[in-house]
Amino acid sequence: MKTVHLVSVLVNALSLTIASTALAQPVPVTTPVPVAAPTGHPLKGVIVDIVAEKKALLVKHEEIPGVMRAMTMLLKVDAPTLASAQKGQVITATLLKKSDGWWLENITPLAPTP
Ligand SMILES: [Cu+2]
Repeated sequence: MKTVHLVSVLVNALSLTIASTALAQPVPVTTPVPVAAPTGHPLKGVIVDIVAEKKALLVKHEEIPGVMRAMTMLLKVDAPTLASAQKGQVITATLLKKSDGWWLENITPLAPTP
């Protein structure tokens, strides 16, 4: 039993060494993330229509687990996105819930599959 005890003492000493080595490393400076920032959900879908008068896209999107089932819905976008959006485009984007509804950001068109 003495051997076992010795081993555990050695292990403890070793982990203390590792711990103090880790503490000696410079701590990386991280920018604090604003708590109020809305969390986005990754979305994949197709632009079915561009509804300029509502500054929104009609998007048929795949299921977003824990958020919503697959459906076709209007999603608000900013002006540049509205201007560059194309019907039939397959996209990935970030779905964001804001106080005035659902928004789509970071839209990235996917190359059409042959
Ligand atoms: Cu939806």
